Formats: sequence, C-alpha cells, structure tokens
Amino acid sequence: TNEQPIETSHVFRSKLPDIPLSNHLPLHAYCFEKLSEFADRPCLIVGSTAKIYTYAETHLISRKIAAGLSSQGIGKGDVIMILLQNSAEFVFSFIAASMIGAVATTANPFYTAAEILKQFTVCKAKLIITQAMYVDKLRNHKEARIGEDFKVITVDEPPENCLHFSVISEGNENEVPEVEIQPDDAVALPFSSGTTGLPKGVILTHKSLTTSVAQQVDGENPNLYLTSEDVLLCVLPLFHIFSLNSVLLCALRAGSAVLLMHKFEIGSLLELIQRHRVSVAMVVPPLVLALAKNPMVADFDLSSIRLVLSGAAPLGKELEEALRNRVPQAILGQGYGMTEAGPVLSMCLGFAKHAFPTKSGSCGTVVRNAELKVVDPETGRSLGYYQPGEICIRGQQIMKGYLNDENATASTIDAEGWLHTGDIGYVDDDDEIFIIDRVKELIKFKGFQVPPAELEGLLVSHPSIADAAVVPQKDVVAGELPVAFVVRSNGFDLTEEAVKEFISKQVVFYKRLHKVYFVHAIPKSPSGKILRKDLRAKLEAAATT
Ligand code: 4UU
Repeated sequence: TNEQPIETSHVFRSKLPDIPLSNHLPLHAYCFEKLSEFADRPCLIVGSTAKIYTYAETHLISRKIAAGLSSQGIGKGDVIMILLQNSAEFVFSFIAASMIGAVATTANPFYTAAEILKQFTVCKAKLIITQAMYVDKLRNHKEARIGEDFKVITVDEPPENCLHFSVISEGNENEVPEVEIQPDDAVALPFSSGTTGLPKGVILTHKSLTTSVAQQVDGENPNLYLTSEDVLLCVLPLFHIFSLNSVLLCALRAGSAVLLMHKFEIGSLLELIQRHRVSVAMVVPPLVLALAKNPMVADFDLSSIRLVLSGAAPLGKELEEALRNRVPQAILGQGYGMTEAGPVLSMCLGFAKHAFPTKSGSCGTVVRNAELKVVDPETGRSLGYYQPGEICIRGQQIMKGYLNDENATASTIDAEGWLHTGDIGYVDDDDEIFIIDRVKELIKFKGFQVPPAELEGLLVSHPSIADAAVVPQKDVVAGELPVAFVVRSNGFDLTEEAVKEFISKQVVFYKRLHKVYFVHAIPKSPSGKILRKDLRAKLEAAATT
C-alpha cells in the first residue's frame, strides 16, 4: 500500500456553476453576437454632447473604420496605438482593430513623450489614433517620422503630416477584409509592470477577453447581471483594462448603454448620472471617496444607481459604509483584477442575477470557469480557508504572456498554468476573498500603476545619484504615493526639490515623487534585491512617531 501522505491542494471555485464559453469567437463577434436584438438600443452616449450611437450605428461605424484601417495598410497582427481619452472614437477604433485581426495597444494620453515612445517602439505600432494636442509628443522620435515611418490619425483637425479620422471612418463597410482569426491571436496589448520591473506589453487574446467577459456577464445566473436597460458609467479611462473590459466589453455583450466621460469632474459627473439615469457605476476608491464625502452629492438625484463596483485598489470598510449612506438603494461591492489575469479574478456575488449575501471589505468570489489558490510564498504549498498567502489564478482568461519577454512570462505564469499575482490575501469560509497586502513592487496611485523600477531607473540616471529605491507611502486620498530613498553620489548639494523636479519632467503626473529621503545606503538582500519591506516599515514607523 502507498503510505505516502497525499499533498492536498486547496483550489477555490465560484459558487456559480461553470458555463459553456463562446470563446472560439473573435472578440467583436462575441460582443455583438446579439446585435439584431439590440440594434436600435443606445450603445454609446457621449457625455459632453449627449450624442447617442445605437448598437447598429456603433457596429456600422466600426466596420467602416475596419475597412479604413485596412486601406491604410493595417492588416492581421499589426499593432495600432489608441492614445485617446474616453470617446466614441476610442470604442470604434478598438472594435475595428479586432475586426481585421489587428491588435490595439492603449496608452494614457497624459503620458510624457518618453513614456509614449517607449510603448510605441516596443509594440512596433504602425499607426496612432489620437488628438491633435498630443501630436507634439510624437515628434520627439529620433528614428521614426510621422507620415513616413508611422501614420498618425487625429480625431480633430490634423497637424502637419497627420491624417484626419474621416480617412478611416469613411471606409466602405462592405470592404472589410476577410481575415481568419484564431482564439489564440492577440487583440489587446495593454501595458503593466506586473510583479516586478518595467512596464511590459500584456498579450490578451480574443479567447482571454471573451472568456473574461463571459465569466462576468454570461450564463443563467451571471456574476455581474447587466441588461439592455442598464446605463453604465464610463468615467474610468478605457486605456486601463478595468474600464475596457468590465465597463465597455461587458456592456456591449449585455446590450447595455455606455455613458462616456472624457475626464473626471465631480459636478459634471453628478449631473450626467442624474440626466442619463446611470444604473451601474464602475469606480475606483478615490471616486468612492468623492461620492461619499463631497457635499455637492446631496444636490443631485442618484436614485437610478442600482450597483456600484469598485476595483483597482483596496476599498476600506468605512468608505464603503459612507457611500452606502449616499446610495442606500444600491448594491455595493468590489471586483479584483490584474491586467495579466485577463483581468478579473474575482467579483462580488451580490451583483449576480440571483444574488448571494456578501461582506463589506471582500473583493468578491473567484469568477466561474476558473481556479484560484492561495500559496505560501516561502514553500509554494497551497493553503486553506483563512490562511493568507499569494493569490494565484488559472483559467482560459489569463494573458498569453508578456510581449517579447519569456523570462518575465515564465516567472509570472508557472509550468502548471497558474498566474502569480503578487497580492497577499485569504479566502473565508463563504468563499469570499480578502486582499491584505501586496508583495510585488507595484505602487498604485488612485488605481493607476506606478512601477518603482521605472522611477529608480530615472533616478540613477541622474549624475548626482548613486542609488535609489522607490516605495509606496499610504495616503487617504490616493491610496498610495511614490516616495524615494536616494543615495547622493557627490557631496550634499542635491536637494529634495531638484530630485522631484528631475522626475516630474519625465513622467505622467501620478508617478511624481511625493517625498525624497536622503540616505547613506539602500538596504539590499545578499542577491542585490532592494529590501522594500524594510523601507516601507521605516516609512510606517516615521508616520506613527
Ligand atoms: C485591492 O487594477 C487592475 C484591474 C482592476 C479591475 C479590473 C476589472 C478591477 C475590477 C474589474 O472588474 O489591474 P492592474 O494591472 O492595473 O493592477 C493590478 C493590481 C492587483 O494585483 C492588486 O494589487 O491592483 C490591485 N487591485 C486591488 N487591490 C486590483 N483590484 C483590487 C481590489 N482590492 N479590489
């Protein structure tokens, strides 16, 4: 007989049964599968103008753009960059790329020239769709020139060497080339620094995204129940996977309307919620803070809101309770996502058609058709209920891998297909997930990614800096702020202000350093890794004294 102890592996599953997945379909075909049913329903509502595009119009314009992109030389596997704030053009361009088997990489239009060009170059993008005001940032490219090496299309008046959006939007919808799209082909290429290092291209395939959307909104009892009567708030930026997937793609699949806001401003947000009777609000914790605390909220009618989904950063219980007072009729809950995970790992089961009771502070339950485990970071052993460890996820929704980075892929997705998140959490005996810490380097400012390695690279490029480390400091409004520990290389002339300015000139606003501490050495492990935990502890000690 075999007396060897059997290694028990705890795998957590959804309380909802698995469903058949239509993930053989290309993403656009999947999202518009029920087009005939929703054809005349509102699909996109442009907040600033109140212009409405129906499902039929959205589909038709996207087909025209698909043909237009193809006549501009974009073919299967080619990468286009969408550098836009939330807008109808963003949506059309994304769907159009999918229709011709092209890949869309999305970037923050507020990025500096250097940040954009790095992503653009790594992706080998052939074409950029943007606004005229951002074109100057694209002119800094030393090797590639606009109009010669890549094309730039602007949704407004095109500057020199650029083309107007009508060049693609007036394509002939009957001339969309027939391309064969495999489920494993890339469709989206968002950037994320993952658990370590610099931002990397995350390859999300048609199968990843159709699976992820299905895990949320498909089935007899969808985990996130949306209908064609719903109006979803789309104020979170579509270049980030949270909004792209859980707002836009989920809405399209369910036939809901998407209210597009190009930027966050509390007054117009409240006004639009009231005017368009927004029923579902996807938010991040700083927005919850605004909704819970801003006195203006009392002047508006928010009674249409039936569901608030917060994600991308931890949401405190107190804040959740404060929001509950403002929208007592709504179900509040969280989603937990990570770009690499496709992105949704777990979602509140209070959002289901037949809802389950849930607890505040939880990030929901693992999505259906997926497996989640919690592993001991030291031993790799999987842990049971209430035992905190690193959260890992497995399923058809996770990324194919990082673009041109086999090492980073292999250190994130193990040989058995488990994606390691770098988040520490536990599962309680109602199968609800609680995140309590992050072991990866990543800093999150209002849900935006701030990769420390990127800032450290910039810091040590300064002639007077010998070494540097960047870690998060807790903050009530932003969640976390990047702060730096810096070792000066010559004398003591370098000031905190000079360091801050040096960085702020090179990065988007949320990556700016909040504080600089000058130190004699950066604590490191024998293998040379920065001991971030020690630095974080130092900050916490300083904050409490
Ligand atoms: C504590 O933030 C995201 C994606 C979020 C998302 C997506 C779809 C949320 C709900 C949804 O429906 O992706 P990234 O790659 O920018 O950042 C990933 C990291 C996670 O690893 C975790 O550390 O952001 C943190 N995070 C959260 N932390 C994400 N969601 C949560 C959360 N609570 N609810």
